Amino acid sequence: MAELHLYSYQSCPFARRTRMTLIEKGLDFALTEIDVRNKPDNFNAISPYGKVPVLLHNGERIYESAIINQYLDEVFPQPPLMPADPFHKAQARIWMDYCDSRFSDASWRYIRATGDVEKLPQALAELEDCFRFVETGMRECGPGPYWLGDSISLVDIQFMPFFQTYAQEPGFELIPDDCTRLRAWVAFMRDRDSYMRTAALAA
Ligand SMILES: N[C@@H](CCC(=O)N[C@@H](CS)C(=O)NCC(=O)O)C(=O)O
Repeated sequence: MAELHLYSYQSCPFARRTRMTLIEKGLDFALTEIDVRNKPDNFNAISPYGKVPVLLHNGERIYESAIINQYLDEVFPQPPLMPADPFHKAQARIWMDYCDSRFSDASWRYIRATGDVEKLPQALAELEDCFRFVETGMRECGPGPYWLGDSISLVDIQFMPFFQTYAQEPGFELIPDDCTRLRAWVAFMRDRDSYMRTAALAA
């Protein structure tokens, strides 16, 4: 059995995070592609929530992308993808939580509203509020070029797939011009090898 085995779906931004983390760590892994719209009968035996990603490490199961990625960072510490000191680590976790509790929802709502003239203005306004919140927070983190500073972290990996969800880019063109730190970050991260090698496919 391969030491690391990832159940993934090419278009899933959550699974993409884990593929990016594995690439950033230089780890070899076996990959099983799951079509989440047509899951194999036994998939719930592998994934308790019925979702990807799921990682098997020496046969032990870990699920939920943010938890998998922090696990990988602890078990394979080089290069580190979380700050070492507790306060900065807490800040990183707050951003990761913001991504999943607010930003990703606003991003999905925008994607679902495209083409719906009634829902689109509200969805766009919500997404813009998120961009502005992020811009303020990123500026407090410093000039970058990464989210937290001068090296990549799980915060970059947590957010970046939401700028190319289901092969759409519900982000970059919509980021207000004055959100300069966020715009520069997306432009910079788009060239990252782990991002380019995990490009989303149209669902
Ligand atoms: N909170 C989960 C979300 C994972 C998720 O929603 N994955 C989707 C694909 S993008 C999935 O597997 N959906 C299948 C389903 O809900 O039945 C994580 O971060 O890992």
